[in-house]
Amino acid sequence: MPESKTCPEAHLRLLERVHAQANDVQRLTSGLHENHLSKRVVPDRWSLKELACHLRRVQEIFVRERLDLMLEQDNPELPAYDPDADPRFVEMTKEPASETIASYLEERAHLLDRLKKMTPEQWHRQGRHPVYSQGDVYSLAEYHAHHEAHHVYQMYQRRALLGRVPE
Ligand code: NI
Repeated sequence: MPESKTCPEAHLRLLERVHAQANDVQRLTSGLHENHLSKRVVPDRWSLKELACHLRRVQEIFVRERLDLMLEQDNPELPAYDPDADPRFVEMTKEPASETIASYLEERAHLLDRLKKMTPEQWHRQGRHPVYSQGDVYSLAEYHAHHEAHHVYQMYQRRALLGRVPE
């Protein structure tokens, strides 16, 4: 299938999704104090704050250890990420949730700007993902969007247990 015709629209749809999900993260964590954000409302499962820290970290991994590498090197091997062995995640959970959410949103805006300016050639640069083998920037960005959506659903569940979900 010729990429020149089908690509840009798919890319725009993905950018809209990535933008909307960040808005959901902001909405689902808004209007709550730190003690509610950090409360594990489902026993032994991540709090809203821990979920936000996870999304903040995964976004950082995507930008710094995946996107940058794929744009700078030819078909690099992308490092694996193990959230259960990430000291930065643990540190982040001790910082105020409002800071983590603000920095996640700020980095998301930068990321979206950057993705919007990428050429089709850049979107299709290749890398070797530890789990999904060969892929391009687009497929990795889609993977990250779906991963995030899964956690946004969990944020919704947690938030609904803390009262009315903001519209
Ligand atoms: Ni995850």
